[in-house]
Amino acid sequence: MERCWRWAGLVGLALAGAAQGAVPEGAVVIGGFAIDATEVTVEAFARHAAARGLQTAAEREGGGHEYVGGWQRRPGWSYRSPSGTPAQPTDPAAHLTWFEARDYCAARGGRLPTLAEWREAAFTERRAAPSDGYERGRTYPFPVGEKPAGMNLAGTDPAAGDVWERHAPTRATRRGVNGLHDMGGNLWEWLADRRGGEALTAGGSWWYGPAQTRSEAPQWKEAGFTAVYIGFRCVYG
Ligand SMILES: [Ca+2]
Repeated sequence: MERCWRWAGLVGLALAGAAQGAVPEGAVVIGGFAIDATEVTVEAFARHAAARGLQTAAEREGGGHEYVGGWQRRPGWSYRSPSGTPAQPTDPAAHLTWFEARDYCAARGGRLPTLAEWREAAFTERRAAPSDGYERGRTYPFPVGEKPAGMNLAGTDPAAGDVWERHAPTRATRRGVNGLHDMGGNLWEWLADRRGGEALTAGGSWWYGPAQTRSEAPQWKEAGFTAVYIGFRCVYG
């Protein structure tokens, strides 16, 4: 028995050691890695950009894109002004390329999640003491559980809290599996996975419905593309 406890203690220390120092505030440890609890915010990206004198591709090229019967460039739209009006600090940062997202995460001591990490974090509860009724070890069909309620998805279920016309502030939607917000909906999020000039995005967005939040629904996009509904978050470890 004593050996058992000692062994458990050593494992615990090893895990804590792996996570220590590399996990910024607001990230959740899933197992061998930690992941941001929310999409990267406008405030955080603005701080990153200011420190480096960074002008994003959307800013340099005259605006990011919106899909209205085809992709259209919107003058002046950027992470600072995602739909043509100034963003709030806690809004999620959109209109950033995969490269800009990758570089942001690297500057934070992290990286973009792989698809495997995304699926693990979004659908399988891994915390020792889960919140909100989630059960440790259980894999759910949606990032918020058994039903797609409470995500920001094209106003599909206002009674369940889907009340936003476009993006929602980070942490405004229902807290999901592993205590993460918006792993489904709000903004699509860049993943590390690449295929030629393309990169994967996962989770769907405020423009889509529940089907795009599922595990099998990630979509390829040009890595240099900027869109009103694509953002990202980082993993560490
Ligand atoms: Ca999202």
